[in-house]
Amino acid sequence: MERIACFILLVTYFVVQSNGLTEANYYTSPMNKIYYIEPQNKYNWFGSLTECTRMNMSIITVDSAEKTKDLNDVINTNFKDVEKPLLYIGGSDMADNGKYVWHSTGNEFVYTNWAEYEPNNFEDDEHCVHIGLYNDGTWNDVKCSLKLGFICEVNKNEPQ
Ligand SMILES: [Ca+2]
Ligand SMILES: [Ca+2]
Repeated sequence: MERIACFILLVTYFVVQSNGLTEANYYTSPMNKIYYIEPQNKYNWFGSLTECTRMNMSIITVDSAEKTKDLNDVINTNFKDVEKPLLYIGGSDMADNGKYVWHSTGNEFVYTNWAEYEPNNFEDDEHCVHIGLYNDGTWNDVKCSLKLGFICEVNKNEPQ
């Protein structure tokens, strides 16, 4: 029986590994939310969406100051002594430049946390939002094809 359990554990481990997902990337926040943070610069914004969906999660919506604080707490605690990772969040103005929308809710931005002089829509080609460039967790718009890390959260529509 123990052998079977061991085997199942191993298989699970390899399945998780082959998905490219890492258990260690899950974090529980002070607000008791579960975030998945991929710190490596491996995914463009659309790839990030796909990865979150594959985990039955959503790319994170940061629509309040409380959520910003919660997320900053997780990042500052867990990436304390390393360079802050560059992480996509779920905002984009791809459909209509200048009109930013949260992917998981479809809602237009009301609360924002842009860094100074952002969003600058550099070269008329920045339509996706990320954090990590500035230490205070403020936002920057970048080209959506840029490969960064990302943050997912448990789907909003699911009971938590
Ligand atoms: Ca833009
Ligand atoms: Ca920018």
